[in-house]
Amino acid sequence: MDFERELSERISIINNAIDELLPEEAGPQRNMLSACAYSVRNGGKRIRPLLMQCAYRLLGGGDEKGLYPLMAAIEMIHSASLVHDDLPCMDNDRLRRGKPSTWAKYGVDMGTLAGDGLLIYAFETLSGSVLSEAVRLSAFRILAEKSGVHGMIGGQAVDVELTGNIPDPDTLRFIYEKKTGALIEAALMMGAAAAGADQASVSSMEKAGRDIGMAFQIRDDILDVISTSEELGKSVHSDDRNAKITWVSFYGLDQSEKDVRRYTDRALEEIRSFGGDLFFEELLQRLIDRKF
Ligand code: GRG
Repeated sequence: MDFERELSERISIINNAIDELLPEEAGPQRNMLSACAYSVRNGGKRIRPLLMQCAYRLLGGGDEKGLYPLMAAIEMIHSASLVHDDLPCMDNDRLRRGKPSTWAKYGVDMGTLAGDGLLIYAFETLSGSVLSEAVRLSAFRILAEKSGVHGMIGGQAVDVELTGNIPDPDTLRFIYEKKTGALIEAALMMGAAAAGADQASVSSMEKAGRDIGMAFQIRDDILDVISTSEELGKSVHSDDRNAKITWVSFYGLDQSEKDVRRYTDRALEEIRSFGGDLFFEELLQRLIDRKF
């Protein structure tokens, strides 16, 4: 398998699906709609839709047309979270993916509304899938739970509240599992549910997602310390600037690198228990030392 080629083909399919499913930039509210499109189109790695598709294929999913709205929906939620995370009241970042962050380009008012808009439009998009009503409902519920008050937003709330303080290890882990892990869990669970997998397999994907999320967020912390703004396309040392205790400041760089490996290995084990998938496994391996 030519991983690079396969990856770029899959990303291009995802980007086309997203393009088609974004709301038209028209009408009196077109400025906000164009802020929505700017936030989503602005070149992310598309990790969450890729993981969703990997789980779908691993669990025997067939024709992928019905999955596209689910893939677009999770990327809309992810983009909404980045848009809000960059706002002056949160991380106050002007740079995202090498370009002005949404609020820096459209203003705080439109930036806030674009995040709100994407968050809700994600569910409108998902509900238009041709998948069966039962599967759509289950995907809807997973996405709502994992991105909501007991998931990503819950984790972000604790993260914001503890800024400037030293969290205990359990709280630090809670923040990581929720603010980053929950949406990755959702991606894998939705892929499994769309493939018609049973509850045990969906739970297994949730477990793998939790480990991938931990590895992903710890790698994010490492990059914030060791990378450059040019390479990352966003500001570096932002955790330090925002007085945030991270895995790296808590456990040190060496231990953090070991933990990324350890969490990834555990996720790989879970995936291999379903027979494995070369692309899926390679994707996880590459996330270990991703550069951005
Ligand atoms: C409005 C849905 C909504 C949420 C508000 C702001 C917030 C609550 C949550 C933010 C959570 C957050 C930013 C967690 C960090 C997750 C993370 C590591 C993001 C980077 O993801 P990548 O590397 O980004 O996949 P790209 O740019 O590749 O898409």
